[in-house]
Amino acid sequence: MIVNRIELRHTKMELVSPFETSLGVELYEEHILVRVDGEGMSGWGECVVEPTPSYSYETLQTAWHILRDFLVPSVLGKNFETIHDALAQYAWVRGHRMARAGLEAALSDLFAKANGQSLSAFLGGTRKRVPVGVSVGLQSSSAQLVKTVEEYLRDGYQRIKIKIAPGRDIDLVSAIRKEFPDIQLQVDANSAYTLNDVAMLKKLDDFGLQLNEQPLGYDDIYDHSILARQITTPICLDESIYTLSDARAALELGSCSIINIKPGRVGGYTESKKIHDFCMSKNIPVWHGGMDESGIGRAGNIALASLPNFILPGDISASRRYYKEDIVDPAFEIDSDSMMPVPTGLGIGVEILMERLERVTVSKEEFKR
Ligand code: OSB
Ligand code: MG
Repeated sequence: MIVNRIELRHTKMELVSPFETSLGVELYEEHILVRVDGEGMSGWGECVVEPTPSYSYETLQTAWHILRDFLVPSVLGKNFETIHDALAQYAWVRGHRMARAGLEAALSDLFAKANGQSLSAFLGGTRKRVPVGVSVGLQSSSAQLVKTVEEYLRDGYQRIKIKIAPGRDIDLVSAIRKEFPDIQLQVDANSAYTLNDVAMLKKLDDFGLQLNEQPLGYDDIYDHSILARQITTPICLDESIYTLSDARAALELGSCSIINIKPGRVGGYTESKKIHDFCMSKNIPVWHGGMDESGIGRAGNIALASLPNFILPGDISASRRYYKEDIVDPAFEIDSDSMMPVPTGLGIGVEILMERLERVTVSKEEFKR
């Protein structure tokens, strides 16, 4: 496979409703779409960086720089037998995992298509449908949150994750539990607490939560192990797990008993699979997180989530939960039992709606051999 053309696009898509977390409020999602062309085919991937270094230190500009100046030149115009040969060309790049994952996603789509396989089959996926849930942002009040959750339950979601933040935690969780005593419920603090908040975090144990996601520091593993010994709610790590090595450390220390895998955060499907396989060998369930992707990133997420140890429902919701119109066809929808079908077509298995894509494109750059 010779990759003879690569295109980067900065895209901006308006969310159907503002998404508030302990990190701030988002009205739009701005990401970088990566397209790689070879043998008359195109592979697409989504680099899930955001404009600001809040969730991750990477930004649209750092990822663009790393892609343009290092990753793209390392693969453009070269002949590769397998995707692993291509990935080896830029394995020397440290960090910048979202940038690397964006290119790996596009290359994976291209190689899967060249092999005549779906991306799910290419990655070793085994399931035809994956369980999904929905991540609900902070709302203006407990009453509003209950209303929003009620709508998602009506849409068919069977697992609800709510964002929490200091002062906006116990009341929200208790309001939901009062109304919906039996739903699968999780919380995600995006690192908003410290060990000084143990008393409050202990109170959350009374609400039968499936897990508490990333309560402490975004780069912490040790403090989470101290917290884990004082609460009964399972801790799930998101932000702190960048690599297989982080996952091993966290599980050895007892910092978490569940891991959220996002290919963007860990640098791509290859690292995701390593973490997935390691957790599976330790009987630790994983689930697929989300970064409010467009249909392009979402298609890749679903393919990865079809691997066997993605046991808990993922943050992989229907297209309409995020955007009025998606840039792929068909748009993603969930079945009535909170499952999402895994695309079976070649590669990511969805068609890119070029006219819509052009409308959400802020800028693009092409690289050719
Ligand atoms: O912490 O999981 C997170 C979105 C952007 C950045 C971080 C997170 C999230 C979400 C939304 O929770 C997940 C989704 O539905 O895509
Ligand atoms: Mg999270």
